[in-house]
Amino acid sequence: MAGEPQADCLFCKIVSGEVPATVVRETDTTVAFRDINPQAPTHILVIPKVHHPDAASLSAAEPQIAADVLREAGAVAADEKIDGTGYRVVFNTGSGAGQTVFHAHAHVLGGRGLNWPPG
Ligand code: DGP
Repeated sequence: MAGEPQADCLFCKIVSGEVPATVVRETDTTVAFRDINPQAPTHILVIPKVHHPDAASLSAAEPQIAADVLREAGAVAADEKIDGTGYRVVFNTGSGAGQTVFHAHAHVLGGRGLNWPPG
């Protein structure tokens, strides 16, 4: 069923605690943790606890939780003090855009200059 934990999903295992992560924030509906392969001095992933394969399917099925993810992305940026200089929130959607983990997640990147357009 949509939203249910998936046995083969890495981020569902982080939600359950089966796979360890450096968690920086948690709410009833979201978890935020440091990316294992940081691309910037601050690189944190914000995920919904429910399983949806990408941001589009999350926002279609559970728009309030998609809003929670966005709010938490902003809260992470404030906690990390990157909100003053600017930061980026990225949802890679589809393998052609670089998505490798098919559980919706926002990348929060900052702490260095960020070029536009991204690669
Ligand atoms: P994406 O390529 O957009 O699907 O982003 C997936 C991110 O997940 C990528 O930046 C690396 C990160 N990642 C992969 N495996 C792990 C893990 O086991 N722990 C943590 N903390 N991050 C991971």
